[in-house]
Amino acid sequence: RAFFRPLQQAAPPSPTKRQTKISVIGTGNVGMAIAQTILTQDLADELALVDAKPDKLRGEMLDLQHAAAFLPRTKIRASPDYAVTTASDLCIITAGARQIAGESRLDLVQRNLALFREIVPPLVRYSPDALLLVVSNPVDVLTYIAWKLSGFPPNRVIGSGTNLDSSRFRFLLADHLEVNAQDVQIYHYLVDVAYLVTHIHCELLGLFIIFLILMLGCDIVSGLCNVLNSVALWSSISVGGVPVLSSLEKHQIAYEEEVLESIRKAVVESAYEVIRLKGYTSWAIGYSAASLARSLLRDQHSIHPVSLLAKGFYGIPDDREVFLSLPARLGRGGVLSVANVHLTDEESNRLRSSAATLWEIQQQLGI
Ligand code: 6V0
Repeated sequence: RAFFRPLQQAAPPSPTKRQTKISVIGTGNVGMAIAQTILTQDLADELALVDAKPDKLRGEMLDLQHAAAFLPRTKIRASPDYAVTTASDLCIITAGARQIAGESRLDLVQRNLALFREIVPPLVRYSPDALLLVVSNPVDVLTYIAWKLSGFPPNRVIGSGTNLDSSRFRFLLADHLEVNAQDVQIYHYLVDVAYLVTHIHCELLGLFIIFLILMLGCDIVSGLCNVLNSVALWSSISVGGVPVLSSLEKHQIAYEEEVLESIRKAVVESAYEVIRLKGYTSWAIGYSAASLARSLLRDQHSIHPVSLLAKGFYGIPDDREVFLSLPARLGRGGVLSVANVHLTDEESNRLRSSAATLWEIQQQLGI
């Protein structure tokens, strides 16, 4: 510091803008992809990393710090001690147990509950005003657990939900239509715990077209998702602000059922495929979580399908405290509001049945 000499008669520094701090808990494949996306997108002034493995944690911290010359200035710190997360604006939880051979799904959730009991209380203690973003799977149940353990108001506890799956869908449809994925909009409003198929019948150019679009809403690291799948259904898609079906009608283009079905299948299978090929998913969830961090911390008021406390919405009874993916307006206060999308009776019933199933699972957790 002696290298620099202050100007003579310089005024004292003016109060600086409040610094933004993000903590990432779990520095595995997903946590590190999120961390590096946060750095490259300049989303935080300070990034704190926490993991149970001190050597790996320090190695990851040094590796990121060594890129300082190529990145916006961000202070990077890491420690297994949660004190390092003090005064975070956003805590992103990616730590999670993987299913072991012969383990029941409920046992896996119980192990993750035990893990969250170690993680959430110290986060709350050191950052009582933070937003919590849960990425670990099964994301809906773990977001509920994080909410219960934190004692935070529900708007401040969010699960990454189907935000990534919507990106997968947008990519595949955009690729097919040869447009930019950012121009593809989808309303996400249904989450279910079983594999669902919904037919939306449309009369188009005299043809009876069955338009099927749905997708699975969680990455499968374990076989858990057979029970805890979140399935998001899109019955409304627009490209460049134009509803797809009416656009097709206008341009007299018949959409083949097989094409739509292949996109649907590709979305459903995309996470499995990545895991089969490289062992895990990381980059896309990194960008997905960073997009949520940006909307939250920069108060963007953008709409994302995220896991939120769904009781009271779409006829879910007030005593069903479950977290499901619904389209939410996100800002500095967390979930600012939930988009009110029209659901058919069948869709509402399905949503309520999902809520009931999740609620039953949660009842067995003893939390
Ligand atoms: P990973 O590579 O096994 O990393 C998990 C990390 O957590 C490891 O570094 C562990 O050391 C650490 N950890 C374990 N216990 C603790 C603890 N008590 N305190 C601190 N750290 C701990 O897993 P990966 O990074 O691939 O996945 C992490 C989680 O993200 C999993 O639950 C995935 O299922 C989930 N994903 C969620 C997605 C989504 O869309 N929501 C997408 C992809 C993965």
